[in-house]
Amino acid sequence: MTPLALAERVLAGDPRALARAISLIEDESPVAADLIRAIYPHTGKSYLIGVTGPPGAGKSTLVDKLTAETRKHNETVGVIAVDPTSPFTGGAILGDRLRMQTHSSDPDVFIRSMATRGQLGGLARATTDVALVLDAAGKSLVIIETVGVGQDEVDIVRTADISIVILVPGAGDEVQALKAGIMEIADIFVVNKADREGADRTVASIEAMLSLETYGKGKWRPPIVKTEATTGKGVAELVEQIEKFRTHTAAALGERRRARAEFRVRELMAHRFVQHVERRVLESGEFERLLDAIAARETDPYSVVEDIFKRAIR
Ligand SMILES: Nc1nc2c(ncn2[C@@H]2O[C@H](COP(=O)(O)OP(=O)(O)OP(=O)(O)O)[C@@H](O)[C@H]2O)c(=O)[nH]1
Ligand SMILES: [Mg+2]
Repeated sequence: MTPLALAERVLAGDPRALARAISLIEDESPVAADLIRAIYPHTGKSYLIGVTGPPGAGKSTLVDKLTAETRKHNETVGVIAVDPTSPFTGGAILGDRLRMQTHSSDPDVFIRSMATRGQLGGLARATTDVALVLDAAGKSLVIIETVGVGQDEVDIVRTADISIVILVPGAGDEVQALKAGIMEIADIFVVNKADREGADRTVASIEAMLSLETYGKGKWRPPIVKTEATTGKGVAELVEQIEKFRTHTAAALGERRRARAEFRVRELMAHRFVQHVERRVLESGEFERLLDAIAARETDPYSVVEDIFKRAIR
């Protein structure tokens, strides 16, 4: 199938075409770039929700419930569960499939797990493109679940239209540890597993952290929502808060999307440049030899990069 024919079918919302398009993106096929070009003018209609938090916080369970709740409001939903093939979570894909089976017979819900590629920014690139595909296919909401451990994952969520950070009770130290990484990207905090001991303490510690900031008039202060993803308790309130945020930031949405575009273009530029260097500038085995030379202190990283750069732009 030509990229244009595939684009047509994606735009028509054909689930098989979606699956095909996503595979092409995952494989970093050159066809994927043509596909994105073809669908891009038709995108920008869906609302992109990023959900992140530590491994096992209940993100998938919550996303499943969030999907069910928003379906009641007649939203159509695309879910991308980014599965880090990192030591943190093993075999989560199977778990995600099981957890999200609830919607398997609903044609207005499309769920896909994606595995991390070891490559520089590969994950962010693929995830953004898959979100575009779901957008083009007419999903009114696109939810991206990532584990808030790596910069890539954080970047994906940071550039969503709304970022939801999920924490769990008994994670006092974790709140500290995660502070630098994901705390400041939260538009909404969720304390999941609220059925567990210590949920109020977790709320209090987030509250304490928020109180260090001054929120001027009209500035959004991230609310904290307690949920029990397993039972669905608190999920309706979460949807309410999402709606509130959406209304509150409607005017700034363009700016946020511009930031997303910037992140994306910078990322693609870097990728393209590195690819060019690897394919057209460096001779076979040269990179390894250069690394050896650096290790032997015969040269240094700056000189190496300067030399490669000069050769690349010649
Ligand atoms: N007690 C309790 N358990 C929960 C709750 N929400 C999720 N869980 C359980 O927590 C475990 C992890 O849930 P997941 O939804 O897979 O968590 P996750 O954050 O998606 O996990 P990864 O994607 O592997 O990082 C599962 O056994 C869930 O049943 C909750 O509100 N209360
Ligand atoms: Mg998960």
